[in-house]
Amino acid sequence: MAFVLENTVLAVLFFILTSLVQVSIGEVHKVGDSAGWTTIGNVDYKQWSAKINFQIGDVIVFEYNPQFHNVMQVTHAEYRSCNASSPISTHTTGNDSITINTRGHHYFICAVPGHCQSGQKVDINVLRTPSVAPSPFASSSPVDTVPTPSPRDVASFSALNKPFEKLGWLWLVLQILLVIF
Ligand SMILES: [Cu+2]
Repeated sequence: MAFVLENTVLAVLFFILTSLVQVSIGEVHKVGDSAGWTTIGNVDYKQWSAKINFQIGDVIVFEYNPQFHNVMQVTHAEYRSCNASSPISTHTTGNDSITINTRGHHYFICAVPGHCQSGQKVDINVLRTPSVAPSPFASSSPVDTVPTPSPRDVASFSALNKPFEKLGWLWLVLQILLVIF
């Protein structure tokens, strides 16, 4: 009998752990979508990043020909001035996956001379406050950073509630354990 109980407890613990891990898996975003990381076609990387609701744990993928481009993470000042002399990190594989682990801005530029200046730069911003349904005042605002509601917004909102769901599960499991013992 004790053996069966032990197995049940282990199974329940396993279930809790696996469901908690699922919360931290982020989405993958390819910079520039089908165009990739390039100077061809004047891709508007500002416009590209503005339409995405970045979350912690998301993966940013830079796809490019490493003969012609690279990726350097830089400070805000370096991003603005296209200064690649002291990057935070350098990526050169042509297929670089970078996981975003912190809130706020993450600035990336191509360090090949002239490329950043011609627009090969991107600002990945993970909002410090979680985005919720836009207020009625948002639509009258001239600010261009107000995102239109998308399925992603709804998804991220429900993701916010996930930890609380897990707490609910934990509570239920504790109740079951109390009944068993
Ligand atoms: Cu480049």
